[in-house]
Amino acid sequence: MGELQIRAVRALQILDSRGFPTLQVQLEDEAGSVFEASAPAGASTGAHEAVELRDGGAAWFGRGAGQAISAVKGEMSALLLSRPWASLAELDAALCELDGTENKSRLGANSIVAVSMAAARAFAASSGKPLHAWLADLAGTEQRLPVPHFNVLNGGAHAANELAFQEFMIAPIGAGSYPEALEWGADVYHALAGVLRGRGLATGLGDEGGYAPEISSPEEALDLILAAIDASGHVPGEAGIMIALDPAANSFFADGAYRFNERVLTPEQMTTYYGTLLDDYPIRSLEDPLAEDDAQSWPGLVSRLGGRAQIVGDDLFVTQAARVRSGIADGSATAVLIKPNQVGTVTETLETMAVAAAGGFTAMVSHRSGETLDSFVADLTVGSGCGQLKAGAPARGERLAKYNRLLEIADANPSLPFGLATGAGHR
Ligand code: 2PG
Ligand code: MG
Repeated sequence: MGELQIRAVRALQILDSRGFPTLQVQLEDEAGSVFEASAPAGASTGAHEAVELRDGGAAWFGRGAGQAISAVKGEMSALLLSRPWASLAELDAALCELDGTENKSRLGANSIVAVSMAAARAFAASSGKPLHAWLADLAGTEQRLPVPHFNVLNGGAHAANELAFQEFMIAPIGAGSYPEALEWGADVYHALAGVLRGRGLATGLGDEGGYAPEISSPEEALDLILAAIDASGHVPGEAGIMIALDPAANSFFADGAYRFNERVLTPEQMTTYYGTLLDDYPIRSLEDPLAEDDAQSWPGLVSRLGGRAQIVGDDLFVTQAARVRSGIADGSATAVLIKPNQVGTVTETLETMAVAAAGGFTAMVSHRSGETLDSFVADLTVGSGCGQLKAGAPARGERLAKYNRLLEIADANPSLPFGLATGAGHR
């Protein structure tokens, strides 16, 4: 594989899907080819995530990307142009060293992740392979098209309604191919609009393109989704469509208790409550069912429910290998959510996925609620072979950028397997 000699580095402030600034980076190689990447941004962030550099002050609600752009154009550019790069790992390590902090707070995880993703694209191009195949070679993984997890109903920090749980996703695990899974997801999404209208509920959207009706209880949301699956002509369950939840429990945990819909539940009671949801609905995955500050309660939840659903740590692990390693040791979860900007570089992201796989954890790759048209996570999902991607509803350009990229990959690679990673022991 050839060395990468970068001859120009550009950075531009663009707006993300929520109308807030983020940055787009371009790296130009010696042959004049340009490789671009844009940083996404979260709303419900974990306390231990790598830190974004934001300008503060009055402009852009304090969220300007000017300092991040200066970091790319200044120090990072000087480093990137200074020598040829033998590998992405070498380049990413040099970026981390230049930043010099534990959490990327000096140069910013937003600047670093955009540079790292653009560099990955440059290395892939020089190998002559598409990004997903190059990532698979790098990681030593078997490529696989994922089961898409469509967030069709939004609450929590992503919507203005009273619904405490953040994400209600549908996973067409019974579909025979990725294109069929996308079609089933779109069928249910459109059917859900009809169900909502039929009940006099609003069909306005939340941040991830799912509907955000003025309901407040998880059961109401789940019943609406079951009605939509039925109206779409598909079936709930393993032969058809399963449900996945991201309650993002940090947002309704205070003073040792989970507080939503007049309920005030201890961690044990919250776990029992999830058990009743698993009894009553075809739920295959629970992400951040408990709060990151309630880490000691996770192993108990896993021992009670881990055999019935995938238990995913997002805010708990923030894509960081050391945190996943202790989660494996403690039995805190059975899966990890993977967001490159939570850790900062592509190399570290792949390390975290390798640690997860070695410890028997499954992994789900994820977008952020604030997105761009960058489809890097689609290639990462296929290349890592993890079999699961969540990228919002099957609607809105920034969400479709990922799902449509998977269509391209599926079309160009008809022999790629589709579905959940085998041998993981989860539905
Ligand atoms: C999550 C994400 C993505 P955010 O909690 O899983 O859906 O939300 O990007 O706001 O952290
Ligand atoms: Mg989450």
